[in-house]
Amino acid sequence: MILIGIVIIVLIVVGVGAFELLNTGGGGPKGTQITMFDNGCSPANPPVCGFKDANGSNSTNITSGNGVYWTNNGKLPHTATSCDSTNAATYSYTCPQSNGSLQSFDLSAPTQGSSTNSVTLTAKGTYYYFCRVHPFMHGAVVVQ
Ligand SMILES: [Cu+2]
Repeated sequence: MILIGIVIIVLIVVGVGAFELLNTGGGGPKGTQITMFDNGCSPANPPVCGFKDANGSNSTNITSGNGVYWTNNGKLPHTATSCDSTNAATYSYTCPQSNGSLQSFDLSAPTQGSSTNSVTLTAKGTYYYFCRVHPFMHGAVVVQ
């Protein structure tokens, strides 16, 4: 019985080791997912496109040090572009205010079903963002 127990333990250890070796990460972007949606998209009718998280909100709370990424569920190309001096100069009217010195990002999901890379946000604050293709699409990530 002891021998069988030892063999089982060895098999478990080898199995876990092999899993760890083969599991090299991957699996796409990490963190909280936000959806980009559209059913067509025009400035005259902003509700037909935008950003929403799992709660249906365009303002998403995350904890400092975690990641966030966007998945395009619409038909059109979209970006998630932070409202700051780097990105918002051309489209400042879309941003309620500048993010100041908070981290800048400019991520794109060009096709239906594609996802952006994830961005890890550490500094606490409200990160307003918009879509460069449709500047009237806007949302916020609140890092707490
Ligand atoms: Cu867009």
